[in-house]
Amino acid sequence: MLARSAAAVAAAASAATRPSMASTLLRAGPTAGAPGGRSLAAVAKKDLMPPLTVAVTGAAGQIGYALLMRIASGEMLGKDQPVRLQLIETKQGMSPLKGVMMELEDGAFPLLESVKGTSDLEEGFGDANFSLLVGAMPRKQGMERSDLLSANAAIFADQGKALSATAAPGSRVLIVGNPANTNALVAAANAPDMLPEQFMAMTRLDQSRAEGMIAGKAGVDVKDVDRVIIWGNHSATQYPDVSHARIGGRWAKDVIKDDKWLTGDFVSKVQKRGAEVIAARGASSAASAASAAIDNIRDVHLGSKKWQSIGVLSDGSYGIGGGLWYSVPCACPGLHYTRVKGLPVDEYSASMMNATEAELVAERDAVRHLLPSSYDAGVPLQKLVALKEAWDANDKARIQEASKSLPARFQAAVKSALSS
Ligand code: NAX
Repeated sequence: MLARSAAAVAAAASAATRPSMASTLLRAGPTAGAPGGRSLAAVAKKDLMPPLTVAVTGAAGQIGYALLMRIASGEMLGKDQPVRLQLIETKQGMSPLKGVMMELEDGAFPLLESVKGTSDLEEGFGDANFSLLVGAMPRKQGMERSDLLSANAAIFADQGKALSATAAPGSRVLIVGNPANTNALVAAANAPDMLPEQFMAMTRLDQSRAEGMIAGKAGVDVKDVDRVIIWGNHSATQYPDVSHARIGGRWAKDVIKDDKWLTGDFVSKVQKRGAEVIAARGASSAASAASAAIDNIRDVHLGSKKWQSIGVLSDGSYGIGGGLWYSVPCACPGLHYTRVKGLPVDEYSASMMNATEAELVAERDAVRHLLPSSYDAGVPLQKLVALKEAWDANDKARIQEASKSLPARFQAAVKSALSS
């Protein structure tokens, strides 16, 4: 733990005495109480709010660097909300983390009660109300995508277990580290004492990118654009959908009137925006990613009138099942989110949504070995249809192939049926 010197001790002492001081003041009336005869009105709201604990992994990385100062200044949880930061890094990351912690101290943020740095997951996630899982293994030379998936999934499996054991009840977890959706699935599947709803995969950056492009095309402020949806994976298969989007309250399609662009260049530009930033900057998106993480948590916690796309457990709505963390539009009334269901889906959208679903299914299947045997992700209908067709054709090789990526209970049943 980084000692925040005298400031930390003073903050801890004030946190310990705060409730009793507040209640004394409230009981005694507006003119009594604080030293020097301060009135109740002089007690800031922040002094009455219990602190919330935020854990951040990969805290010394470039997103972490852009994220932490903004959390400390109250942009994520509110300008009256004291926070405690618990920063998690690899052992090698501890030295740069120390520097970041010094900068946090030097920022003298009034809302920041304490800062702790650790590479121990249980210590880092202990009592966390919000956990932002940013740290992940970057793709190394010669690494196949499946190797990257497995390496990262192993990290998120351990983090899921530690969160389950130590985080505060009802905590929220936002997965930023890539492949974010599948990492969220793995973390949630390894967190037996938490609900899947507590885990969100971040697609808010894609949404913000899409809103920016729509605003640019329509020549309006980005604040006038809403209901742009990101469906599916945070990857190049994602589907940025403007079928339900509005610009200043009017249908975006009636304002832009360029369907060719909306289903062509716009979609591929959003899908490839991350790569475009890397090509220009020589490094991947960091400040915008941090901003999106702040926006995501803030809107869920404090509420927002706008929809927000979040990678959440697919619950069968829009025909998407299979235990995937698939991005869908969500309403954020405050303190939680609810999926926006029942939107009409046209043929083009359905094909785009299916393509990104297929990629998530393949990612899930590549990390199935890291899901506990009790985890039943459900089975996509097309896989069962393939199995049935192979069965009807009495084709053993196809039956075996079709059953390969199904949960163990199916494989056992197929094996015993074939041998009987
Ligand atoms: P950096 O490489 O700058 O930082 C990553 C940090 O994570 C490093 O300090 C590293 O030491 C640490 N780390 C690695 N493994 C860890 C572990 N097991 N526990 C704790 N810390 C660990 O990457 P950065 O640019 O910050 O990006 C972080 C992740 O965000 C990457 O996976 C990246 O692909 C992903 N992104 C996700 C986005 C999204 O919209 N979901 C957009 C931006 C970004 O590409």
